[in-house]
Amino acid sequence: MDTAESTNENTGVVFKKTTGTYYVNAGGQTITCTASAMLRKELILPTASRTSVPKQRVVEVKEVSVVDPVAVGDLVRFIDLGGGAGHIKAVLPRRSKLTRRAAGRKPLEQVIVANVDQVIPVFAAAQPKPTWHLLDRYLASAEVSEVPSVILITKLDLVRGRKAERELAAVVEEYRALGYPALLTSAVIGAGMEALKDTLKDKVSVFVGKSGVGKTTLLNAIQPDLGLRVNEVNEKIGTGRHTTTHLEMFPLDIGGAIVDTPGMKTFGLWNIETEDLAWFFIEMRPFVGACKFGLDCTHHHEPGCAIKRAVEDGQISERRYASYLQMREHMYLEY
Ligand SMILES: Nc1nc2c(ncn2[C@@H]2O[C@H](COP(=O)(O)OP(=O)(O)O)[C@@H](O)[C@H]2O)c(=O)[nH]1
Ligand SMILES: [Mg+2]
Ligand SMILES: [Zn+2]
Repeated sequence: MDTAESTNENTGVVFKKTTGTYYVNAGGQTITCTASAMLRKELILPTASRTSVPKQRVVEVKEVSVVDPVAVGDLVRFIDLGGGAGHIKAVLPRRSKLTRRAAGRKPLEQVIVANVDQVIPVFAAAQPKPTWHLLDRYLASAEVSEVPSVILITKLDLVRGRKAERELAAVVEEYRALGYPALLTSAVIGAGMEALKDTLKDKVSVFVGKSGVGKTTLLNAIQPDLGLRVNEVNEKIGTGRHTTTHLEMFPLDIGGAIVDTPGMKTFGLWNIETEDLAWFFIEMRPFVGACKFGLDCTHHHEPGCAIKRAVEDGQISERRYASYLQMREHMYLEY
């Protein structure tokens, strides 16, 4: 490139952002960037639904726009303004993105993070009690994005009694049987940390999970020099206070990077049509299309439903099926 304009154009990765400000890593240097108004306009465009779902369908999205055109993890082209400042001109094509429907009534896509290799839903074994339906939402979302998931259970040290242990083990086994790897850890007793490091090594991962489940504590345990602030949990109600207020990507000494997300209490699904939801429950996939009413079956009340039959036969768990029905009912609601 030899035009005058391109001489000060660079590329870098957005590793952190606050409202209107993007922190870009360009060759180890931090450039504090704004984004051009043009870019904002350009990216607020209708998008088509994914094409690899069983039925191709273009979503009615005339009004759809993104909350922010630039996401953490994005590779961007920017103009170097000197003095550590820059101006983002373009977002380069994403190889993956994890999105959710933004809170509020208007259908807005919020890209949580771009260019990730894996999503890691984090749940505490106790305090707060795990909500498996939320895990199913994270997993379905990752399936939509075609990003692999690794389930991470932490605070193992807080599991009290045989019954609680057995219940947790049963759920973990269920997910493993579906093909989702699951890690069991405790930052307090240092359990499962090597397996976690192996999982994170050389990959870009994103932690998703409610506030207080122990995400930041795990990061600090993996790499103490990050010195991230940990939530103080309110013992009485078992919920954590919101401490991580922005998204940030941290490079790991072992290779790779991790994005710690602020606690996400809500997780509205994005880019899934109700009719296609079963496709994103991986154990239901083989039965999609095999119902008496074919692709029109909602798998709720119809006779000759292949998925309901599979539930009766024990091929699909009743818990996951119930989760499917609940999600189907509340697709676009915040959870
Ligand atoms: N007992 C126990 N407490 C933990 C563990 N990990 C984190 N905590 C506590 O859980 C609370 C929330 O942790 P934090 O890492 O801030 O959660 P985050 O909001 O998901 O980032 C803090 O009080 C931590 O000390 C663990 O493995 N065992
Ligand atoms: Mg945190
Ligand atoms: Zn059916």
